[in-house]
Amino acid sequence: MKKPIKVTVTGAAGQIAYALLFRIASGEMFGNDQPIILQLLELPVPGPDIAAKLRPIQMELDDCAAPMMYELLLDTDRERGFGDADYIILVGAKPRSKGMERKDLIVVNGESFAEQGRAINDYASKNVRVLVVGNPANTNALIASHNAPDLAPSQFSCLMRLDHNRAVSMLAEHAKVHANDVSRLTVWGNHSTTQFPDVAHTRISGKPATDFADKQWLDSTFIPSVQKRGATVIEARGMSSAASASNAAVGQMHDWVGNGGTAKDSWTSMGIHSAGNPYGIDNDLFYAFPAQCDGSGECTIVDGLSINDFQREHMEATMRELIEERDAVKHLTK
Ligand code: NAX
Repeated sequence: MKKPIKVTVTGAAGQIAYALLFRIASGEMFGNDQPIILQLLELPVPGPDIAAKLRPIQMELDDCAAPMMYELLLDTDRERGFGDADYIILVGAKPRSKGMERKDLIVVNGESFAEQGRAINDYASKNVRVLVVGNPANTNALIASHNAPDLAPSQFSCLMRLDHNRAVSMLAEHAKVHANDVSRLTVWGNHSTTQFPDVAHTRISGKPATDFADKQWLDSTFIPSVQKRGATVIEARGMSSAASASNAAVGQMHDWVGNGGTAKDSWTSMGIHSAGNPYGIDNDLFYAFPAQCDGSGECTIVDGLSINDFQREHMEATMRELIEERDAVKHLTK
């Protein structure tokens, strides 16, 4: 039997976690021969049982007799919850409350991600890989990474895979092909409405995507629909995406660290630290790039893609938004 790995998930009583934890426990994320010690972290609640929020999920996980879950720990303490973690998925974040501006949310969550970054630095495995899901995911990843000075920024990533999957699916539907036939699509930038879904290098069954979709549809329907898909789901469901977000986290971690890897002739969109990127993006952001992963924790930005003025304009607009977010929390990234 392989040595068990420790996997920590924050926000473990929330709705994304409800769609995520069972897939981790079943072996979908790290492989069905990889035993897991699952460490669930939540905010404490008043009363004698401060981890009470986690009891129902504990019962249901127990009731799965899940093949890859060897131990289940519930905690509200970061030292124990992140202790020796090999992989961490930071899902927990505060939602925007009534009257709160996006800017205020960035600061409120930023403080928590600075504390989490420090705790990860001090208590997790020095080889840890961290996926940030909680919003604003890109800037939270930047803050957490800045507050973990003993870890490399490349050990952090933020979830852009949901945006990538949404774009692949919409393009496939328009082209009347299966999503599996779409490759080399990129969503650049921020997990927000400024993100840039880009099909300039995309292939559909080996042919240019532009053979299947004209510029008018791409510019006026595809790009805004992908950008606003999160809001469209909220409107229809009354809540934000949970199953598709969880599915994206499973896919991203599987490719990055779960022996999955990216197909050699394609790539995924991944929010990674921008230092040294070949596309002229500011060097200290978590920005989504076309990336290839080897399945064992390494990933590289796909180099050499030609960028025209239209692409450049969109890539810079989403970069500017990330710079503004970074400016709003500069006290947390020193
Ligand atoms: P929920 O409100 O259902 O659950 C969040 C849970 O996190 C709560 O139980 C809360 O007590 C807990 N929590 C908050 N701060 C915490 C902390 N510092 N440590 C531990 N636990 C903490 O939200 P859910 O729908 O699960 O969404 C979670 C986050 O994912 C939100 O910030 C949401 O905006 C974000 N999303 C990110 C996506 C992405 O693609 N990057 C897509 C889906 C989603 O919108």
